[in-house]
Amino acid sequence: METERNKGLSRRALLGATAGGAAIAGAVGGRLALGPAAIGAGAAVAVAAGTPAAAQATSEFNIAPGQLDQYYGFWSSGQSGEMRILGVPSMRELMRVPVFNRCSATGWGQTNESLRIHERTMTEKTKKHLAANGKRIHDHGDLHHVHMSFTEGKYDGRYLFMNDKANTRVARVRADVMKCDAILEVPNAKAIHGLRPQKWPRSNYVFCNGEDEAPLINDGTTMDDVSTYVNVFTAVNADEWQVAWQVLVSGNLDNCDADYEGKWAFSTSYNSEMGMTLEEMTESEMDHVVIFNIAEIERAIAAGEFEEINGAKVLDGRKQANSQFTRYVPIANNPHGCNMAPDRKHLCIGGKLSPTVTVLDVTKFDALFEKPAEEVDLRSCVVAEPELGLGPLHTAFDGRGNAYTSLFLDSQVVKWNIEDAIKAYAGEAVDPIKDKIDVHYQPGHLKTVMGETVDAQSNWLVCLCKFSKDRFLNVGPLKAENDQLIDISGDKMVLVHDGPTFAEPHDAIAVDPAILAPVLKSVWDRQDPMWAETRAQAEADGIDIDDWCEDVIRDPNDPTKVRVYMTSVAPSFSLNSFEVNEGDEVTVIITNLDEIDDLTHGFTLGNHGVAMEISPQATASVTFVAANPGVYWYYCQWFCHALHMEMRGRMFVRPKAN
Ligand code: RUQ
Ligand code: CUA
Ligand code: CA
Repeated sequence: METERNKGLSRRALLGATAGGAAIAGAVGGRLALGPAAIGAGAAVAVAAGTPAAAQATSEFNIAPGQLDQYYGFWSSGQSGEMRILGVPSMRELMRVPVFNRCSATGWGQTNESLRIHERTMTEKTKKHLAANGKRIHDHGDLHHVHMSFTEGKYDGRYLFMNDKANTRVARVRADVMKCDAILEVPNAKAIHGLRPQKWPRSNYVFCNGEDEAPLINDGTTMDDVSTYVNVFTAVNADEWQVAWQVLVSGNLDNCDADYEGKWAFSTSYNSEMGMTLEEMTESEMDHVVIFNIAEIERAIAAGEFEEINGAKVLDGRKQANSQFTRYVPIANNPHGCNMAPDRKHLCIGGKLSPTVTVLDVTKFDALFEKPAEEVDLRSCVVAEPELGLGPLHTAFDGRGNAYTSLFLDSQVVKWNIEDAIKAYAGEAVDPIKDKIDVHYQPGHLKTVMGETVDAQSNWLVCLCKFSKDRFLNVGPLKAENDQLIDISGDKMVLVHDGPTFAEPHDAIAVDPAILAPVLKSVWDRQDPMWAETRAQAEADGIDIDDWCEDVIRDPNDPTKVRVYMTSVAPSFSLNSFEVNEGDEVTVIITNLDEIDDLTHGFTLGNHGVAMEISPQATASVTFVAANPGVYWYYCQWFCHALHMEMRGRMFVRPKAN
């Protein structure tokens, strides 16, 4: 696929490569003078600087105005709490999809439709906390990882799944409309960090790592008795979006992945020590990777061998339980990344504090469960452990058997060959390292196109860097982050693009548009479940929201509640004005009757902090209390027509008669 794509583009590819190459040569030169000395990247800089970059770049990256990108990139945004869609390779930002954050433009976190999604699975504790703080929802999150749903090892264009480390939540975005349709607050666990969908046979589960340890019954009985602390691995039912089961583990959990047979999930742990301080967390020489035995867990759940805790079915997979649910493979201290290769066989664990990546052969995992844990050689599944450089975090893969590992401390990406690493581990005199390239400082995640599926491509690598100092114009003490695009189509990696981004380009995937084309909508379906409750309310009020409406309904059971139904057709709302009473709880429900592609309207109510998006054929609603008598204008905040400014109307709030 990749070669076919590139074939027809040779002239532009060549032009692009030449221009890009020249720019790179300059940038690398500048960087040598400015950067590495401070950072300590040192020796390997010369390798990249000495590469005739212009001659190497073979993939097209310069997307002209009006030209479409080769791939969709789905980006997590870290502490911004949203998902972003970028074009790859242009790195143009196409869309922001609010998930855990409050969005000013779309009203996410304020519309009734989004609040229902937020509140559906909130725990009692969170409700209590929010109420005590005068809030309804957490309107921020720390979104680290975005992954698409799989069918038989390939992206299937159904959903995107993501985590919120800050508030222990996971969310699902529907790939047909690119809107979040489900959020789940995971009980028992703390700080969901690593998240991966099951790859085979399909994503029935989304695996979620709890990173922070806490007492299982966290009721304030103790802080000091660490023996009561646990950590929790959670499988979420991806279709029903509720917890399928949980497994208690020893140590904490960092990143995770799943195999291509549906047999295993695995997680790294940097705190096997169960330490509470930095010193304690780095005390041991070895930490571990936990292997979860899916069939054995499912058997025990079906047999009722679980304990139900806060509504979740919980099994004990801790070391002392000697169960068949887990095995703990020793790995050098404080590992981080956990990446399954598209060869369906090899799992790569980033050493972080160790300069190595440990390669496990997942076909050797069965043997680890044949006897009790203490009777097996738990490291017998290790088939390679190449020494790659300082601070190896995450590993990405191409379709040619190569791996690309980010080196946080060296500020480099190292390209190495998995089979060669295995040969070297077995004693053969081969060097698995094929190339190294300087990237902008402190790289974290890096991704190839569909490299976490069996469709791994060998053209682009995106490297997400944590620091961009001296790379862009200074914008004050808070600097841009940097997404770098690297051409991996040749023997040598070539840096072809810098893309500044706002906090934080944490992780990303790239997906072939052919996977999304059959499902992606341009206009909403009127029967969409997103506003099913709103529709039910309208039906109860005797209103047909699929048709022109201009109705103000006072709730027969609660006369302080008013529902205002209107429609929008460019450039007007069906209601020029409506009236309510001081103190009324007002719900404005709007259906956008326009059917034209890209004709989104909005509703903003002046001085009320109210705004929402209504895309073609959508219904959206928002509720507020009209506290102050007077005249208030509402207007459409989405530019929709030559008379967009005139798309406005008035709310009149009558003073209380007393
Ligand atoms: S983890 S930089 Cu939150 Cu994705 Cu490795
Ligand atoms: Cu409708 Cu602007
Ligand atoms: Ca440790």
